[in-house]
Amino acid sequence: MPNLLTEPIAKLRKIIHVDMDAFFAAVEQRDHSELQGQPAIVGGDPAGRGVVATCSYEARRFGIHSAMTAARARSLCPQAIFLRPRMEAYRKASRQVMEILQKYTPLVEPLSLDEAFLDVTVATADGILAVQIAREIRWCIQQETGLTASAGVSYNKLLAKLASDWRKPNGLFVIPPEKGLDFLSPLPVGKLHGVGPATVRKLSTLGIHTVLDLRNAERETLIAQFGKTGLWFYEIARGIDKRPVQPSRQRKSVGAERTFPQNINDPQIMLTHLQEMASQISARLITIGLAGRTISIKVRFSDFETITRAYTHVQAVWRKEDLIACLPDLLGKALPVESQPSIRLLGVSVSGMLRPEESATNTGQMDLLEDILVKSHGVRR
Ligand code: TTP
Ligand code: MG
Ligand code: MG
Repeated sequence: MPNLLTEPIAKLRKIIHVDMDAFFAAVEQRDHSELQGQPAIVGGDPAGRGVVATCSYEARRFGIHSAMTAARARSLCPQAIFLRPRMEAYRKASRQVMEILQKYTPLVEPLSLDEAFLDVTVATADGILAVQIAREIRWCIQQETGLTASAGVSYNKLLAKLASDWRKPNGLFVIPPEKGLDFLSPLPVGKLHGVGPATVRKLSTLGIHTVLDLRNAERETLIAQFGKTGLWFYEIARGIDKRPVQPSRQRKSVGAERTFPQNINDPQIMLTHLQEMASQISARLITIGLAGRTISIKVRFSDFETITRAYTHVQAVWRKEDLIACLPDLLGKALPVESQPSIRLLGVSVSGMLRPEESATNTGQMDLLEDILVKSHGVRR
């Protein structure tokens, strides 16, 4: 079979993805021996409108999964034990895990409390195999935290993440470069990074169900249907994912800006652009689990003069509505009163960041925790 991989062999990277098994539930089972071997569910109140954050593998046999309502989980498994999240315990275990990972390379990118990518290309240059590192990591995690992790090893993030999921729980799976395409081919497209339920439906109307179908689709068709994302689909269908592993840094702000092909004069149109950017930022904040107190807009006039106007909330915000609310006022303050504005660039950003747990004592912030717990992860199964 011809090698369709276009990532040149010389540039092949070695990526490991580590993901803890049933993380919150596993911490609970570790700390409460009576929960071991039991269907344990961590999340909200089954008597109220709570949702399942996660559950033990014993509970998964009953069809329970993350983001399901707790009430539904209880009806599927009445004997299940429901527990409220103890974020401090999960954060502690997470810190221990991330410290272990840091011993192998500084190129560690945490994705959430329970998972991270590592780029071990350099670490393996002296002949040690990436799979050996993955084995050792799993062993160390078990020794130090009493919890199990699954790991995937491959040549990019996309495949490493699919690989860690493949032998869950407590598994290790390697997808070497020559197996990448065969591994991908039969997978339903929904397994791919960035392909959510709506996209799955749209692809299915085009007769695309598996990754092989996606690979057989014309590049132009995908771009016509999905724009830039179509190009991403085209590449990942071929096992190409060039995203680097980005070590964590403290994020100071989350923002978006747009330069317009033609200057804009109509404040209403400006506002619409600002609102669109604010909703993208809101989605991004939810994904990365941050909220911020300060909303700023940036306005660049046709003569390149650039000004910013900011509003600082008492509490950190992240919801679209909250980000959008202050935009008309900020724009009003940025535009000249006497002359017609002509604008070439607009931007919105949120700063003064807080982690949700840091602000969880503020009323309303628990909702963010809930938003993040549910939305950021999507529903994988
Ligand atoms: P995951 O790694 O997605 O799930 P998991 O570790 O519970 O189980 P798996 O063995 O399949 O990896 O998420 C990590 C933690 O994040 C999970 O323990 C609880 C939390 N979480 C939520 O709060 N809501 C969600 O919708 C998901 C998916 C996870
Ligand atoms: Mg996990
Ligand atoms: Mg995870």
